[in-house]
Amino acid sequence: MTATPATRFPEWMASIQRRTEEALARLLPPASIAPTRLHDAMRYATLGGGKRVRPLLAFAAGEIAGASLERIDTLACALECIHVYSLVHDDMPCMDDDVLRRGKPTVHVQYDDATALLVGDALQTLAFELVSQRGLFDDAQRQLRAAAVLAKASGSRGMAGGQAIDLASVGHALSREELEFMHIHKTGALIRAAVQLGALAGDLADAELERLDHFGKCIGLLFQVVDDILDATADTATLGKTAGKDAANEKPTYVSIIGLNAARELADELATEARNTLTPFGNAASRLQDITQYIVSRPF
Ligand code: GRG
Repeated sequence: MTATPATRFPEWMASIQRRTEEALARLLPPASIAPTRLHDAMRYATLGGGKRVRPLLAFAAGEIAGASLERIDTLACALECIHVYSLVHDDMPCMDDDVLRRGKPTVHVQYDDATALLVGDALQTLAFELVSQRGLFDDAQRQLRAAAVLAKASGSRGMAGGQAIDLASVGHALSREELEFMHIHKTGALIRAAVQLGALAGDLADAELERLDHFGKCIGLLFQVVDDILDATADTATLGKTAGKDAANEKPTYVSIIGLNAARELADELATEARNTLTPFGNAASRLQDITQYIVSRPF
């Protein structure tokens, strides 16, 4: 990596974001080869935006595990492909019907619905092509485990399942437990998988993998609680999306169910639990500590 361990977090984050952008630009099919419109749309959706939280987590967990940076490049791209696929589909008229994403027109607006559908499909399969790439891991069992982690986190027992629960919840009252179940799956599962993939890319014992997995579970939920707080408190211009939309759709959020103050307290509790989980790793976990702080105080 271009950054040394002494590099401050903002510079480290910028270096990982740049690195991920370059790896994605390299690993996505070029727009010059057929089918050009689909490849162009895949690159439009994926490149030039986003905070790259999942790649950041994979690199930071990989640092603890002593993983090769080139291996993490590929895993980070796979995670981002799944994430972007979910955003592209989530934005479609049959789901959230959003016109802006990452400050530019959503894929179905810029291209068309069918292309947006195919972009999501193709990004999802590209993710598994990347993870199953020959020679990516020295240990084939670990590589299979990483592929299984990503598959489970993305599918009906992970992100897609969480999205199904979310869609079914519109206009219905959810308990706090039901809301938590939804978010652990919809947003939390892929964030958790990002930590697991980074950790699996190195050489950690099972107990350490489990500890990092617990950390991933905490910050997966933390990410969503903070997102709900930001949605409830930021204005339209800051968010770059339609403020109050969730209220208009009667979508339950942490703020609507437990109130703003309790949501803030919950965020504090989750952040503390996440930080404490990292304590035994000492300085090796400083990037994950920094990312926890970044998630708590992120601007949007
Ligand atoms: C369509 C199968 C399928 C799933 C969609 C994650 C998801 C499930 C939808 C996203 C809806 C949404 C906006 C959720 C709020 C939290 C969230 C995941 C925000 C977007 O992630 P960021 O903030 O986005 O990491 P960037 O653009 O920075 O990558």
